[in-house]
Amino acid sequence: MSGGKRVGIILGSISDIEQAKKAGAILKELEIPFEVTIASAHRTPEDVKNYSEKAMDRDIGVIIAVAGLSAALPGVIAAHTLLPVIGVPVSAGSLGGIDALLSITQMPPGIPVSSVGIDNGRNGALLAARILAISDKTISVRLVEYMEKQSEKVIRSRQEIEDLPPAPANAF
Ligand code: RP5
Repeated sequence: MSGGKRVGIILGSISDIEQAKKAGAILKELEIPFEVTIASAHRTPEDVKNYSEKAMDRDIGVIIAVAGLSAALPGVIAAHTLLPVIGVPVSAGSLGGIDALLSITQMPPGIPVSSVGIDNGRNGALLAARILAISDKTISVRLVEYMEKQSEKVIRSRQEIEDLPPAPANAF
């Protein structure tokens, strides 16, 4: 396990649940403990503040904040904790997630949050895993295995190229 550290996933709304499922699947595969809650920067600001302030003492090691539209959630969390915060912008609303992406990445200087791509809960989890892996060798080992599996998948997929001239094996 991750030196006792968990990943905390906060959704701005139940409508963001798909990203938590994607992140959760990765964290389960990597055997990293995590918890999921819903707290809105706009609708339940006190809950966001309290969760963020208590998180470090509750052995949360990194927070994934999933939000759409103006997506203030990751920045507000980061204002209340020193834990690293990973934003996952959600493609909610008429702008397809660009609004959330910009809200998360354009934080004013002083309160940093990171961001993965729009609707990319998987990368949110993988980035969280890399952060925990800094101080947990077992997670590093699992991440290396995960990356090796991805490489093998790409290499196997070369056999599926049909009717097009393949690059020779000695090209790599
Ligand atoms: C944000 O507004 C949430 O993160 C969600 O992505 C978006 C829409 O929320 P709902 O109106 O579906 O609750 O706060």
